[in-house]
Amino acid sequence: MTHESLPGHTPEPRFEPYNGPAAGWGALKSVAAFWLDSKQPIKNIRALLKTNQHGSFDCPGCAWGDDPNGGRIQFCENGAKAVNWEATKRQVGRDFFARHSVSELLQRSDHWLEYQGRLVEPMRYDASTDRYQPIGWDEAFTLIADHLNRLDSPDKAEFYTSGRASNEAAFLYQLFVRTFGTNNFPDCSNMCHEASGVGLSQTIGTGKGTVTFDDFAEADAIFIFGQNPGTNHPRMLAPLSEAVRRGAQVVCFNPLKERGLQRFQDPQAIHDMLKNGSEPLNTAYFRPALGGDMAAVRGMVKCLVTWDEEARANGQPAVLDWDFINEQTQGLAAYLAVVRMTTWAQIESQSGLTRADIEVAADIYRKADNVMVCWAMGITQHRHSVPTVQELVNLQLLRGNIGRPGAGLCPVRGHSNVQGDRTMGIDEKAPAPLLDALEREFGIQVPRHQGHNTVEAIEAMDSGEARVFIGLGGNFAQATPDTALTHKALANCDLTVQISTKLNRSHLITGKDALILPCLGRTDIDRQANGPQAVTVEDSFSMIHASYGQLPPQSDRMKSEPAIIAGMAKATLGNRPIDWDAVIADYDRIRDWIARTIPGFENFNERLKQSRGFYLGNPARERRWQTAGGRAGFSPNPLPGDLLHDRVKASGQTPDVILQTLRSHDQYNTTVYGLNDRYRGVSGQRRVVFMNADDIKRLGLEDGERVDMTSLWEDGRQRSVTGFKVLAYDIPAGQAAAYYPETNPLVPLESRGEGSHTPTSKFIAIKLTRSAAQDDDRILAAG
Ligand SMILES: Nc1nc2c(c(=O)[nH]1)N[C@H]1C(S)=C(S)[C@@H](COP(=O)(O)OP(=O)(O)OC[C@H]3O[C@@H](n4cnc5c(=O)[nH]c(N)nc54)[C@H](O)[C@@H]3O)O[C@H]1N2
Ligand SMILES: Nc1nc2c(c(=O)[nH]1)N[C@H]1C(S)=C(S)[C@@H](COP(=O)(O)OP(=O)(O)OC[C@H]3O[C@@H](n4cnc5c(=O)[nH]c(N)nc54)[C@H](O)[C@@H]3O)O[C@H]1N2
Ligand SMILES: [Mo]
Repeated sequence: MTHESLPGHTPEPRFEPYNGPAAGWGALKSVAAFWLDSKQPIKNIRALLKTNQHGSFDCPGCAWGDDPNGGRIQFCENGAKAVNWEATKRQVGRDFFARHSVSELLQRSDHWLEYQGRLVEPMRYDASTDRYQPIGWDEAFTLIADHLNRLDSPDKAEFYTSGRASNEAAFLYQLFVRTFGTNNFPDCSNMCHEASGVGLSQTIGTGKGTVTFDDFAEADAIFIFGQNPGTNHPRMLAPLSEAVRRGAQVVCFNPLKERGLQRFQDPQAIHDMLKNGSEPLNTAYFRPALGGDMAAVRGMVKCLVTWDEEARANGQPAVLDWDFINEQTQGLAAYLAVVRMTTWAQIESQSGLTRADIEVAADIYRKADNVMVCWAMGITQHRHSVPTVQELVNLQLLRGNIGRPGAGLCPVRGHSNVQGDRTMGIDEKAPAPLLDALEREFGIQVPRHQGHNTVEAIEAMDSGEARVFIGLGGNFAQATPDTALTHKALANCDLTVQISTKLNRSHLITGKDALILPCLGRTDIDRQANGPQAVTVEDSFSMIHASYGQLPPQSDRMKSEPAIIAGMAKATLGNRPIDWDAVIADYDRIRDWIARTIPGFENFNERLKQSRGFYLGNPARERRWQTAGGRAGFSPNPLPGDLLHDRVKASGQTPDVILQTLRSHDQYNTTVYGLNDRYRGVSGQRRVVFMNADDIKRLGLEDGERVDMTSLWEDGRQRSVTGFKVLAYDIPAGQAAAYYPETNPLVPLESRGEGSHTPTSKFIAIKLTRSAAQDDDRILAAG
């Protein structure tokens, strides 16, 4: 292994198309580099083998579920990176902060910051020296309580959550915050699958996916929209390739030819690798325009409806499932009226696909008895994401593809417990039954008015309405849109508190007062008064299971997330509404409350002892529709008139291209593990923009030269990023792609999903100009 492939070192910037399969030897090599670099490779190998095993920890990576019949190895390349990244021996404590001022740290890259190691003791920012200084835990909690209790309204504080927080931490957090008196729960979900929750609740009466792991083995066709599982959910490749092997169809909609969706090699099956086998993964691949999926699916629906009419007129079996439609659904007539009004010309121009392409997709759909539809950020980060999710539901309802084996809806979640956090009440608009249950159980009155989501929290901090920001995990400063504005908003606060495992930019964008509170991660042993504690998580398939850390913590000055929350709560509220110390002694007590207040968790502690956890259930899966009419609803949404926002048009300029922001293979959201993106052929650099060769020519640019990008939005602000290297890439004309979070300065705060408020990170109208900054990659990338 070369020195260059080690994380923390900057390899030569290179770009050459990658022709190997996904996973395979490349994955093993990359994992090995991260093992060695953790500085405790043997410990971590032992830990890794326990990932997602009964009695061990849940992988801190993505929310993909475990194979119920899985063997001894239940992790993937990127899970291994996540584990080694968390379980490093490097430490960031008082010595580190004595050496580096905050202004100096601000010059470093995101990669460098997190690479420095685990945060090991609580620190407070001292503006006079521009340095973080050690602070005691009790002092830190008192400082937080003083700030919170000084506010003239609880609504002047924002309580962010990132999706790694366990169910136990999330439950305590929302209890603390609601007792304090606000529903201000901005969370990462607001930037992620919010549109899925909204779109599904309105139509099938529940905001979660209806499938479980076993459905993959029974599907005849699996449609995957706007998702890159080879990088972001690698364990999904195994059931997909099994599906292909047994003759099922895997149909992809993605403007990029993502390697993991094309060919796959199982790194855990040594014979696969020796024969250098490359399992073809997809059976059809469609490359829509950005934001074109709703139109594409509408086209498929148009085909199905027409074919159904023809078949029935000719006395042949119907194409649509009329029994299902008549017994289980409502609103078909209004929907069909909208479908009829949608012209093929509209569909073709908006989807970027031809009618012939769409007919092929519809034909595969029709011929499959059981169809699963999966999707991720390519669907949810658009202005019309809610109607697009609802169009996927419309499609599935027409052939009864919900609530039977091998069929259903599968929003593939991001963070490992993002779904569980919502279930626990991390929700700025929590359902009334949950609030009622909290009031009953704890004898408190909770606020009923809606709180702030992520973009509203930024607005409130920017205007000075919100004064305190507390982040339970995540990297708010970098994950959110409109970076300059968001940084200004955070800096405007009286107090910012970050509860974190690793150093990131959010620690450097300080309020007048600022705290770093170091917490245990998923891999760490969490020992409390009654012994080592388990926490629980909920995966994408609504399976609940326990997670036990396996490695001794790096320092005794770190606390668990539940302990930090209890500490803040006790200092702020006293022993109201519970004895906060007692609850931390044994997390079974938290679970007893969850069992009494959250539906589906009855006998939580007992059921947890079952080997692979338990299924939370999903009414829509049983065809119980918790909607107003008691049936599953068709949604009669017209296609958007124009994908370009009026505020873009009001800028008076025409965009050169539409930019989507996405993840490289070596990152976990804002955590940049390394500078390579193996499947896209990029190494040693991240400030790149993938473009179509014809567009490069049309714009008078050259492959390999550096450009500045400016987004178009009429509000008097300038939003630019500089020095991105143009890479000629196989991408549809008119589109560009570049990595997040480097491109977040381009996303206007007000460019959001209708009904979801999700920043439109996959659709940014931009102009490109030749850059004056012909900087060296190494400086730009590695800091
Ligand atoms: N290793 C790793 N794993 C992760 C993460 C990570 O950063 N690293 N992040 C986690 C999180 S929080 C999440 S939410 C998920 C994210 O998982 P993904 O949603 O797979 O993540 P993205 O990289 O944003 O990829 C979006 C994909 O959608 C495509 N796309 C973009 N716009 C469109 C469009 O308009 N239509 C269609 N059809 N496709 C489009 C892009 O080409 C890309 O392939 O992964 C989770 N897992
Ligand atoms: N432009 C653009 N913006 C996006 C997206 C996009 O595709 N494009 N994707 C959006 C999506 S889908 C998401 S989910 C958000 C992600 O937003 P966040 O969840 O806020 O961001 P992360 O990068 O996942 O957070 C990383 C930090 O979490 C901390 N951390 C890690 N593990 C733990 C833990 O166990 N406990 C605690 N307390 N802290 C921990 C570490 O300090 C690390 O630095 O970003 C969104 N932003
Ligand atoms: Mo996400």
